[in-house]
Amino acid sequence: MTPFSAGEVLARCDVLATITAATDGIERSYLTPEHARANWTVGEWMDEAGLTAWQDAAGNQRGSLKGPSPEAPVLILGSHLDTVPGAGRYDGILGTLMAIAVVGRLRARGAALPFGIEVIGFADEEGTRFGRTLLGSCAVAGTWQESWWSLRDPHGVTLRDAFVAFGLDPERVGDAALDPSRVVGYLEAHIEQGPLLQDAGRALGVVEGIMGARRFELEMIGEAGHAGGMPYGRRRDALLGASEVVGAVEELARGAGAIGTVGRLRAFPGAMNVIPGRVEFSLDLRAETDQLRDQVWDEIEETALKAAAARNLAFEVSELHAARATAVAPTLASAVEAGIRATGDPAPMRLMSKAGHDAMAIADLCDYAMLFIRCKDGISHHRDEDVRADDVELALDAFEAAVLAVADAHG
Ligand code: HGY
Ligand code: MN
Ligand code: MN
Repeated sequence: MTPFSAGEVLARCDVLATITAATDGIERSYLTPEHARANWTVGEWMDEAGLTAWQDAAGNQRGSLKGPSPEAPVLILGSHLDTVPGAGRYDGILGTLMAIAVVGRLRARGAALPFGIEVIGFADEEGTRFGRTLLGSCAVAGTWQESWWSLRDPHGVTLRDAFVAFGLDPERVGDAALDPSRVVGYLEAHIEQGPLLQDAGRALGVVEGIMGARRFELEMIGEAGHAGGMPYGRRRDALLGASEVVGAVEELARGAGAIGTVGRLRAFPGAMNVIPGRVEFSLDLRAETDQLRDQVWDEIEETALKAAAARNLAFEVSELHAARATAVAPTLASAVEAGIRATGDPAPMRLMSKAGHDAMAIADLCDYAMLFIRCKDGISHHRDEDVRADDVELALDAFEAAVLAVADAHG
């Protein structure tokens, strides 16, 4: 396999796909044995590419390439190594492995850069285990919150205990943070996770910004009862109340040009012949502006309160995550655009990211830009996620050229 080629990057995605806690799609969440194995494997590849690899104080896998002087700033390249349950093999992974390959290419061509490079495989972007997303990138951005230590996973393990079990020291999480005055910016390559590039017949695109998101855990509380004996007029069926909200999420978000998804719903006690007394369900809400996102949430909440009142239920809300909409930095986005142009596309497509990325958290540290790569039929967060090898080859060329364009602008 040619070093630093698309073929090698894709073969490495296949290797990481075997590091999984489940067999039905990939599952690799934060502070698990799979996380440790993935970091170790990626660390070996970082070393091979000439980076000095280490695992940071938050469990992110990092590799650094020295700059021309000890005072030289760093350009960060990366994406994430964790996955949702039932994941494919490219979301986050491809961008991390491309970053390593691009460093290998730059070294092979003897590029003299005016900055060092730090490649980061972020440890928790998806938030699968503790509900709060972007933990790895928040640690690097220096925005880790003390309140997160008491977050619990579905088995009741706190984030603090999971940190210790993984061999990390909660008191040292601040060591993962980078000093903003020493950072040039952040570039991330990622599959699009939507169909727009494919529909437009494009392999690559320049990201304009990332939608703002909020995530909630919602609860409808009524009263369990006998599925036969209890007359309709006396029921307090929590699932019927929650169902009204699920329908309203689509209607209100769609009508306003936002996107809302209820991805998880559990009815208790969960028996065929018992009226559901309590329902827990999630809400993921996104929009191009925070104002629109918040307005749609207000409407959903109002609808839920009305549905609850009509059925004599209680409605409870716990907000797990809020990320503001962010825009890319024009100079870095121009470098990504120049990178794509260098591959023969004279007018690269620009598109908004509807998916969240580590770049949203890193935006609190420094400027960012992103390169999107076409994925098959827009499928992502699914085991059938797929990319074309020739697109990845173009993406590597474009990403390498983008780093050189940042170097030109910086120099
Ligand atoms: O959910 C997201 O947008 C991202 O893939 N974590
Ligand atoms: Mn994802
Ligand atoms: Mn991702």
